[in-house]
Amino acid sequence: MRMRIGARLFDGPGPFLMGVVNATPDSFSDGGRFLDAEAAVAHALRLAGEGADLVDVGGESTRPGAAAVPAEEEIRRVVPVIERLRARGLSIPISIDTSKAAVARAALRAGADLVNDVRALADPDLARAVAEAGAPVVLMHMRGTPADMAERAHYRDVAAEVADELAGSMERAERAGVSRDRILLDPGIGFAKTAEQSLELLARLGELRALGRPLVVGPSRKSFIGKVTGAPVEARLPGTLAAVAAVVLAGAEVVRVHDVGPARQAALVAAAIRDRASPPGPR
Ligand code: PMM
Repeated sequence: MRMRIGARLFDGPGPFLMGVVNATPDSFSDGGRFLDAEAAVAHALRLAGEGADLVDVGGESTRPGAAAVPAEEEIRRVVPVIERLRARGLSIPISIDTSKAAVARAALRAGADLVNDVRALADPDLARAVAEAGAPVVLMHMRGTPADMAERAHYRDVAAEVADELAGSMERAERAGVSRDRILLDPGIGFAKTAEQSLELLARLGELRALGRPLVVGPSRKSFIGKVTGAPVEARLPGTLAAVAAVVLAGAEVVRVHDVGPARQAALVAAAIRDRASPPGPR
């Protein structure tokens, strides 16, 4: 890939590590909001120290069945985190994980560099906001919303249909004025997909390279790992690392993970093997 994101030029096959920063509340005590923002900032700085190439700040859970958060509340969660990261001199790009135009606008104003939309700019106003800002954008595949996506996990051929639907999202984004060279694509592991379908999509990830855009993949701690191993969500790091290696070998440029340090080591080793895979030339 070759794409400018914020102050950084992402040049080459990667792998680039996107660290997950949740700006969702843990604390319900007085002053909780300040403490929550500080915890998210500290976490983002820790991930940068572990070698993250960018951090992805999100203020709304997209877990299956999760309730929607109003835009004003999402802004109150993410903007202070982005502002403080910029004020403290975080040098890597910041991504905003949102499907709402008002949140994306506020986050970009506060210093975010990239919009990561799990709904692939289904909201025309968000498409306009991204186009106006000239911001790079991750278009992720899913069907419906996190509240109803589980019912929509029906495919004849999951890899072919995800590729077709991502191509459609890319056309829609371009019609809204987003330039193709600012688009990254993500198959949306676990979004409107059963564990079985997520595994098949990971196995056939290479087919999505025909879309001609850099691939972002987020396998971290997801339920397909639980399905294969029986491990609960807090014990899925080894399975996550196996998936990170697999997607890097299959050609993913950006990997979205919670555990940046371990994932970076897995990704670098997989990439070193990938880069030696071409057969030697004529002797
Ligand atoms: N997964 C989650 C949230 N945002 N964004 C992209 N681009 N790709 C993903 O796979 C993705 C995402 C859900 O995971 P989390 O709740 O564990 O962060």
